[in-house]
Amino acid sequence: MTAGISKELDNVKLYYFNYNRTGGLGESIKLLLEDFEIKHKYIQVERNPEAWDNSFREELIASDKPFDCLPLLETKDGKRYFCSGPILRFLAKKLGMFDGLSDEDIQFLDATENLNFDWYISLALHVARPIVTDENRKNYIESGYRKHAVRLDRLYGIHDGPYILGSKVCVIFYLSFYRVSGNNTGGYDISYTDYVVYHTLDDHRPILDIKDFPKLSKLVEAFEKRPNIKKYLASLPHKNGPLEQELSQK
Ligand SMILES: N[C@@H](CCC(=O)N[C@@H](CS)C(=O)NCC(=O)O)C(=O)O
Repeated sequence: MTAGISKELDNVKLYYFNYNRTGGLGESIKLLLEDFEIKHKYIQVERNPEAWDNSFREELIASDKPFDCLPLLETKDGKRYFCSGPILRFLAKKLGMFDGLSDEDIQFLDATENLNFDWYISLALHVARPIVTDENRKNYIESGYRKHAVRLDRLYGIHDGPYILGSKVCVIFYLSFYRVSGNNTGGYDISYTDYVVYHTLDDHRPILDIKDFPKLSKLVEAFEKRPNIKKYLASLPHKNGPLEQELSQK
């Protein structure tokens, strides 16, 4: 773990399903943990009645935080935190990550994350077999995803990127970033929303030509230059997001 980061985040566990390499709501959290060198275990649960429905899910329901869903982040002292965006926001807060300079910025971040979540759910609802018809899947792949990409590209243009709140280094943040991490990633101004948006774009690679979306291109370029992200992406054996899986079944 990077020196100075809160002890609370040492040796956390991230639970999610073992869907595939990067698909699903756990991966943006994994990206953030890798980027900030937070020591963690990634526990990928089988999505079947033995491992999930009749066991882990039941255990969660019986607990004092009865969220019956993953992702889940568990700290060393057993505290549990749920839901993709809120887990990222929690981590961002603990890490002193850039949150903007005003409540208006924070609202902008949260609203963008919320729309990104809608996009991700739309992906899941349009590609998941067997609940989706071939026609629905085809419509999504040919054009359905575009409205989300166009919208996010527009939002990434507001602060002129590469990250959602722009790239101006705020002096207070600059100092606090160095205090907590001592790690020059070349992007002091990344926010938690950037992880989820990058991940959604990554999962759309087979159908989305990133060059059509100039602001999102800038995000992908900057994100993939982050040293720990670069290392992590290079360590993955292959790309195998949900769309690749779907397309390979055709
Ligand atoms: N809004 C939640 C959604 C969590 C969610 O529905 N997760 C699904 C997997 S992607 C789940 O746990 N499903 C298990 C079930 O429904 O039994 C988030 O952002 O994490």
